[in-house]
Amino acid sequence: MFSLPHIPSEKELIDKSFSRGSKSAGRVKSSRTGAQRELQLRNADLARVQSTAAVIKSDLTRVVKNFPSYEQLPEFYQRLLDIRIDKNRYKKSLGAMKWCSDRVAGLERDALRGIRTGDKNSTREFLGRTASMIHRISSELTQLIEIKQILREFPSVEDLPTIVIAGYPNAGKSTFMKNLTGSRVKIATYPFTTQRILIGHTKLRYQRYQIIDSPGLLDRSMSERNKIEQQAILAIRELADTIIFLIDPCNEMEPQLNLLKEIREEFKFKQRIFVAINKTDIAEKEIVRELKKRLKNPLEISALNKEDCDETFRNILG
Ligand SMILES: Nc1nc2c(ncn2[C@@H]2O[C@H](COP(=O)(O)OP(=O)(O)O)[C@@H](O)[C@H]2O)c(=O)[nH]1
Ligand SMILES: [Mg+2]
Repeated sequence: MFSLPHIPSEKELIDKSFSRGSKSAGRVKSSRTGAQRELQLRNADLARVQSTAAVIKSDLTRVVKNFPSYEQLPEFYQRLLDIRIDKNRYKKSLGAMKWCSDRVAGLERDALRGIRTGDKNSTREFLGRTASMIHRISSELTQLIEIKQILREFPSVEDLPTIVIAGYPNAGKSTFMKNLTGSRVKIATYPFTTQRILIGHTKLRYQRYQIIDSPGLLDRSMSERNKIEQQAILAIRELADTIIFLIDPCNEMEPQLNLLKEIREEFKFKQRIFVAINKTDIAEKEIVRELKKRLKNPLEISALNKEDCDETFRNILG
């Protein structure tokens, strides 16, 4: 979704720029005789310094120019990123690229002047200082590589009517998602399989809908929620027009009803909420009856059954 620039590691940047420098110097030093020799060595040094600096400046500038700044990210992605990393570090890391590029430009200017005035140490000093500049942004490069990975995994959100599937871990959200949208989502018999927001699509009467499978939520206060749960809350808050809340009759009832209550209170203004009792194929009749008594007209489904998922979707959209 984002086109992100290549971020070199410290080693990669040094290897690439220094070897480019050597190549350029080598091209100049072809003749080895007479009075020309001194001049050739000097020109070789100039070429080495310029090529080395050019690689570093252009690689780092490309990163700064092509990496989205925090402010450029749409609101939803900013919030999603906030959950994963400290935004100040993001800014600082991009700032460090610019800093290093400017420093190398300065070292280059000094070195070129030195070489032209016959200072024999200029080139060696330039290479040493440049390497240590790059070393100083090493952890920032690593950080950007990490941020790039995070941005890459971000779901690509479209401006479409959106339904978020929410509920307790293991309630069958991913199963519902898979059957409704055909997405290849992970489904497992253990909870917390879904670690991030997944987006699928389905159509009804020519309208495309965005369906979001969210990580499971537990019954606890917002401040206690871990980073994975925070993503589910964020998806509901920022993206959902409609929520379908699945209840697992094979799991404890009270915490799920508490969670539902909490979500209803938190999101009553913008989102419509539908409740479905899932797993009715294996649930104890007694428990389903009890749940029906406590919920207002819940849907009763088995997410394993694709027909049920499709029908739920049609019901929700009226
Ligand atoms: N019998 C039955 N099992 C289901 C149903 N829906 C989901 N499951 C099972 O419940 C487990 C958790 O499902 P999953 O979709 O990963 O739940 P999630 O954690 O809410 O995403 C899996 O073993 C599913 O096969 C259902 O309607 N009936
Ligand atoms: Mg899941």
